[in-house]
Amino acid sequence: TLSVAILTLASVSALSQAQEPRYLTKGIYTADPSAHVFGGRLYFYPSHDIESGVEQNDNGDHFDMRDYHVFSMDSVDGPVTDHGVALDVKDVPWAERQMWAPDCAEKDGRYYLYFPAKDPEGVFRIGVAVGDRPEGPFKANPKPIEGSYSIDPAVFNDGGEYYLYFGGIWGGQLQQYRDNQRIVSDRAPVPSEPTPGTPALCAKVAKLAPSMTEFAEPPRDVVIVDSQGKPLDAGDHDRRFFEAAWVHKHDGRYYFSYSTGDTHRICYATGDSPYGPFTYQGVVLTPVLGWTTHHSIVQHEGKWHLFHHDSVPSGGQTHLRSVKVSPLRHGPDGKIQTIKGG
Ligand code: FUB
Repeated sequence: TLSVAILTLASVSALSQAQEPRYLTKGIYTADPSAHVFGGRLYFYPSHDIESGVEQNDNGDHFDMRDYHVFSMDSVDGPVTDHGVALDVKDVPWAERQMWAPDCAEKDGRYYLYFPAKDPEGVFRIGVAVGDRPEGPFKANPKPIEGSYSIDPAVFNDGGEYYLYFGGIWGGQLQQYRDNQRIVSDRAPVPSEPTPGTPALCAKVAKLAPSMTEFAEPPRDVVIVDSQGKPLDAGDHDRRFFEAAWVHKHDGRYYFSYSTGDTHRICYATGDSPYGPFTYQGVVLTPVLGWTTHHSIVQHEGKWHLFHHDSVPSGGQTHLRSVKVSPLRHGPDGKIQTIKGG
């Protein structure tokens, strides 16, 4: 009986350990992790948070990052390798500052790092840098992707067709665009979010050309609808898209997940096509310590994982975040079980 009790206690403790979120980067602040499996190994591509001294404001100017590191590991429980600087803003001809959330895709043995940054006019564009290995180094193209704007690129590989999702409101500048055109002028106030009672702004999606460095088509709206099929309202801050788009596929369904920004949740919606529309389903992750929340969802060795961040290790400094990983479960009905933020 004693050995059974010891065994039971040991498995309970192993289970609770396995369910604990695990911080993955030590001695370096990281955020916005985009996780992928390349060659059987888990890689994640985060923002690299630093203290640059820029004062905090609603535009997010204090997120003043200058380079990217790539990290990898054999398994979510294994040791994490920091592969060092994979791309520095000084080596990106068109970019000036604020290297925000990146993502990476593999095609035919080449790796494409997608990243947002501000150009010298202070306008966010999305660039691409190419390398021969998942950990880089990456060489940036001289110009941003033609027709790109705003922030938070995320690439989804749907059986060899690649889709780039992007967009983020407020500091991410998405509200400055309508029909893919920038509508900012010197004579009018800077546009803000649409007013309550009108449809919310949408993330964007465009299929990538075979080159992986251009859009194959003009970006389209990623529409999220409620259970009645009605697009979410701009005033519905608990559910509307803010930033941090991510797509994964489970049991033949497309899952579009995203941050709600000022209500600090990761939510998700499901659909039958990578273009959507997506029907709102619920909350993946409740608010974490720090203003931002940003994640990715990946399957490795048969298990699903949520990569995300919070500001616990920096004592709550919102621009000094740390990446962690938590187990994620889809119920038998395909619903994602909500994870509690920290
Ligand atoms: O890391 C800078 C920005 O904060 C990201 O681009 C957003 O998604 C938010 O996490």
